[in-house]
Amino acid sequence: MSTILLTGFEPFGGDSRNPSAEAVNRVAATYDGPHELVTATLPVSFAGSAAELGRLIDAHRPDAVVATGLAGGSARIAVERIGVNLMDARIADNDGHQPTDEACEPGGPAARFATLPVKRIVQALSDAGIPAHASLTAGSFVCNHVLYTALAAAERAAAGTVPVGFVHVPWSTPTAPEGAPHLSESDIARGIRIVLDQVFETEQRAVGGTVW
Ligand code: PCA
Repeated sequence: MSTILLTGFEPFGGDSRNPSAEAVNRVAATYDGPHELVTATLPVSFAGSAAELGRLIDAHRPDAVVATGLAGGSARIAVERIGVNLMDARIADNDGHQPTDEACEPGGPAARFATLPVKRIVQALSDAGIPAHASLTAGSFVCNHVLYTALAAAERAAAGTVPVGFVHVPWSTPTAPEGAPHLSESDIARGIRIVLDQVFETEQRAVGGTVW
């Protein structure tokens, strides 16, 4: 049986809730296979999130990693395509750390591509009536840091390529600030469940003329 590691984030930026961790818990409560699901809530800390995710990957040796976080203000689920080697924080993380123009991994590649079947996932979400799109950037805060570092950690831990990616979710209806776009809690959880169901579906991707 394959193991999928699924994570959400704790609240940050003065908010009392984070719909990503809530949705992950909702998915875990009803997950009925076919894979083994390991879930966790990551700290919104540049150092802490990468360390915790690295520990989880080493401990569980997952066959796939799906990290999720909140993109407040977005109306759609965003399946991220690229993690960039950049920490440039608009606000401090929950440890009070606010890096400006620093590398996630000094000397590392400028960017790493998510290894999930991104377009296939977006199509499956759209087919299920859940607003979704493929996104080119997870920003330069903790979510991007997790995507960039998880791709390296999974590569180190596994013999072959492990599907690793990041999904940003909008506010859920009960957590959305006044006037902010939102999706229902059940649609966000349903969306994440759809991602899990697509994770091992391979997709031919082409970058710079190279198909792999
Ligand atoms: N969203 C933030 C960090 C934690 C979260 O849920 C981000 O997009 O970086």
